[in-house]
Formats: sequence, C-alpha cells, structure tokens
Amino acid sequence: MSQTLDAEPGPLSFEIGKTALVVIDMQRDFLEPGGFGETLGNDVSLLQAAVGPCAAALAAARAAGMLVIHTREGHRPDLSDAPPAKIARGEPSRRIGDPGPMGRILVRGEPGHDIVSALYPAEGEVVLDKPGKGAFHQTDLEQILRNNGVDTLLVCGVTTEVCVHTTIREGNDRGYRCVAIGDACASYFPEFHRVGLEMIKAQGGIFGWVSDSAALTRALD
Ligand code: TIU
Repeated sequence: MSQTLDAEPGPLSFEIGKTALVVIDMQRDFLEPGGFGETLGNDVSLLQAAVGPCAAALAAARAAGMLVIHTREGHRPDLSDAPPAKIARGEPSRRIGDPGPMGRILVRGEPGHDIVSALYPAEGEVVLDKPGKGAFHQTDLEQILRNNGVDTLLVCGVTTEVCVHTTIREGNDRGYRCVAIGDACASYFPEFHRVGLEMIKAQGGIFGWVSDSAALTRALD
C-alpha cells in the first residue's frame, strides 16, 4: 500500500516499507554551547527550531514501523580519518580533537558527539557514524538502504545547507527519491535554510522534494 506525501514541487507517493527517515547529525556538538558548531563562530540556539519537528517526524516514522537512521558527524579518536584541511577550520585553540566542555570536539565516543536527548535513538534504530558532510561518503549507508529495499529518503536534521544538502545531493545521484522535511531542518543562517530548501525543489525538484513534519504525520496517520 502506498501513502501520499504533500510536498513541493508536487505530491509524492511512497511505500512505508521502501522509505527511511534519515535524521542528520542532531548532536550536542552542533546544538549545544561548547561544541563544534560554536567553535566555528555560530549561534547554536538557532538549531533548536528543528528539535520539535524532528521529534514529530521520528514519532510518526516509529509508529508506522519505518526504517529510522540517525547519523553522527565525527572522527576517530586518533583523527586518522579527519582531513587536515577540515581540522584547520575554526578557532585555532578549539579545533576538531581539542578538549572542550563536552569532551574532545567532534570525536566519536565523546559526550559532544552524542545525539541530543530529545531525539535519542531507540533500540534497534541504525546509528551511522560519518566522517564527512554527506551520509554516503565513506559509510555503509548505501548497503543498509539496499538491504532494506529503500527507494525514498525522508531527510531531516542539521544543517540544512551543509550535511542535509550534501546527503540529499548524494542520495539523488544514487537514484533515491529524497525529501527534505523542511521544518525539521535548521541552519545557523536562517537565510541559508530558506534558500537551501528552495534550491532542492526548484526546476521541478532538481534534486528532491520539500515537505514538512505535519504533512509527514498526516501521510502516516
Ligand atoms: N557547520 C555546519 O553548518 N555544519 C556542519 O559542519 N555539519 C553538519 O551540517 N552536520
């Protein structure tokens, strides 16, 4: 049985069993003070806007029995998978791997690398660690999606124009139908959030669709 999701540039028909909700990087390092997002000079409070809508999308997906995948951006403790060009970004005394109030910045296993408590993964949900911005880069995401027969990705999380965009672009090029759940995404730059969503759905949906958490909840009801 298929469901219909109200989206732009047009409605999308999808099957729950062939769809995954992908929650991108809702980590303390991006959403809470003292983490990677703040070291880059950002006002992290702006990302709070996505928490409620992400929780609604998660609740709807869980109730429907949909595959849920949480991603986390971060690096091995020895930083062997962190490109020097990436480490060089940000305030010199608080770069990737440096100590901070939530442990070493953007390092796997540290408190800041963990997902915020409001959106914590449930038992059995996939948690995917990724070293880059896109969720397909150097991860087993494609294998997981193939094994589960997935053809459609509902993508939410942070930030809209960085990791959400990169993942949607990567997914689109791999043949997945990608939908940004717009209100469940957020950016440190409200303008980039707005324009980022516009970019996805322009030109007849050049690399995806844009919907919202209320439409997703209606579609799965
Ligand atoms: N800085 C910024 O906007 N984003 C990132 O570095 N990572 C993600 O988007 N997750």
